[in-house]
Amino acid sequence: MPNLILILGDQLTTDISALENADRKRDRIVMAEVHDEASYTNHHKKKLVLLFSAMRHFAQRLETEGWQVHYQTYHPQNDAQSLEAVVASQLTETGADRVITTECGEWRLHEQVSQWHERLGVPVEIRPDTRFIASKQAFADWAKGRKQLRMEFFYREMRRKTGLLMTPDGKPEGGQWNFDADNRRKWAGKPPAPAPFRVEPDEVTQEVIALVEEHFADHFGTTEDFHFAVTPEDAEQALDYFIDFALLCFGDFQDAMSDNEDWLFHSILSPYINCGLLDPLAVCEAAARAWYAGRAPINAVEGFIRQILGWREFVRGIYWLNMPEYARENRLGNTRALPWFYWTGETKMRCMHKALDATRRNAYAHHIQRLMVTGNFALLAGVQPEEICDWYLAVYADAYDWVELPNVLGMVMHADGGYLGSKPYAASGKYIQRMSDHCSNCHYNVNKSTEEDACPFNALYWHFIDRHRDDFASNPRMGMMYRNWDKQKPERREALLHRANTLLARLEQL
Ligand code: FAD
Ligand code: DLZ
Repeated sequence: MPNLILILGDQLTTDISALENADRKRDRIVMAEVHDEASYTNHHKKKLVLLFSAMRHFAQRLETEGWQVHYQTYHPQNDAQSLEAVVASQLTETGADRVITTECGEWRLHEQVSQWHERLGVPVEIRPDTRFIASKQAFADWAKGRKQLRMEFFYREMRRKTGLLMTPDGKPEGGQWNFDADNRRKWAGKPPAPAPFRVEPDEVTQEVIALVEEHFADHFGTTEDFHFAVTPEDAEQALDYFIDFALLCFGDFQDAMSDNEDWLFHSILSPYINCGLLDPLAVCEAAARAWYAGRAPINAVEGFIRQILGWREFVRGIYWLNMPEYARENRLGNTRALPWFYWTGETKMRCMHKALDATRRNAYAHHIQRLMVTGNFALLAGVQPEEICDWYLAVYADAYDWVELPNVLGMVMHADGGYLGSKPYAASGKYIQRMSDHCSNCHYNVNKSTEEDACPFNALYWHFIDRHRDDFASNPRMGMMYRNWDKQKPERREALLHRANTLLARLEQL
């Protein structure tokens, strides 16, 4: 009897555990573009193009390599609109008596697949996803007994385990674990940032673009200027391009933002790593090789590796350790609706407009835009975690619940009470001014706080500090903020709170 092997849209590698010991002649691989996965959130059009095209290319490769593949292309009138329905119909068609798959990345789908053996009446073998560098169990073992989970300590453990950037006698290369302090330069146009790596859409991708335009016209974003890689070979080239042209400056300008550059020196590899086109450990190893070869400085290479070996693995561990309760956390008690300009980009705040507009065009914004601009604003304005999480899940090509949720709910919104991060990343307009040139082109004045044309981030920041005194005053990392706030004259504090309340009452007009 054949096995049915289900491969999901973010599992696009022949190293996927579901394929281990499979028999090309006997077994059937199932892949399907389905309404339920394409519509559980308002996925950016470019994310849909990326995944459908990468899935089609992957299925073609499997067939060329002699596998039997059932591939369902998307059509709104397909009989099977869910993965379960596709698998059910394939079980009937093939007479297979077993389903094999690799555990999926999102709790939502994981819950469904876990019930399939009952619903479909056949054994469903769910294998671990070995593409992560730390298994779920290894993370749980590390976390056990710790009151607080801090990425930095997990990361050091991961460096030791993998030997990445470690000397033969077990010390961190460069004499330090972390070079973050060197990675905060503002970028003033020099050195020029490389253009993003481009792959021109082939026939398959063009077909998918037409499909997305026809059937997903109401989804967020645009398909225009689609240039993502959709095969492992092209994704590998994107990695080489990053190492050749951007890694050198990645560290220095990691936190910089620019009015004129969408991508700066970032790698733009997350969409590929997350859907299986690139292996995270291999990406880290490639960066480490660049350092040993003297092609990039330690602050860049360590900073880059920390994002993948540290943050990426850490947030995935947190997600699986705490779901599904984690998604319901709202420890700051936020109730405000997400302002509509998150979807339109129409706001006079220049930094917000730039981040939102890049998001709409590219299905991409870099980390500091996500954290310190759109995230920071949602935190200061007290947006409901669920609403802002839904937004982040929809708008980026790399967005999946397992990585988006801890970043948004934990890192940005501090809705988990400090479980993921020791302090909220709340900041006034001064931070944005220090790290970017947005403020010089803004309708608002970053040097003002209470006037009609004052930068909204300024008063909202102090409102946040004031309204969350009970949550943060005893946090040693926040003490200075409270001392600064308390030092201000009462009439100044009153004017700031008044201005913030006025802003909160007309958020949509900002
Ligand atoms: P680079 O800056 O070049 O970094 C290299 C790699 O490190 C990335 O490709 C990514 O794989 C990894 N990485 C960096 N930071 C993180 C992080 N905090 N968590 C996990 N991986 C990280 N990343 C996603 O992959 N999907 C998301 O849905 C997502 N949502 C986010 C939401 C918010 C509010 C924030 C603050 C961050 C989010 N991130 C998410 C993390 C990070 O912003 C993106 O991974 C990064 O911007 C992707 O661009 P890049 O590949 O150019 O990254
Ligand atoms: C994200 C996504 C989309 C948009 N479409 C599909 C699809 O049609 N078929 C599929 O197998 N997978 C898709 N995916 C990825 C799944 O939603 C993904 O496997 C889960 O989000 C778990 O990470």
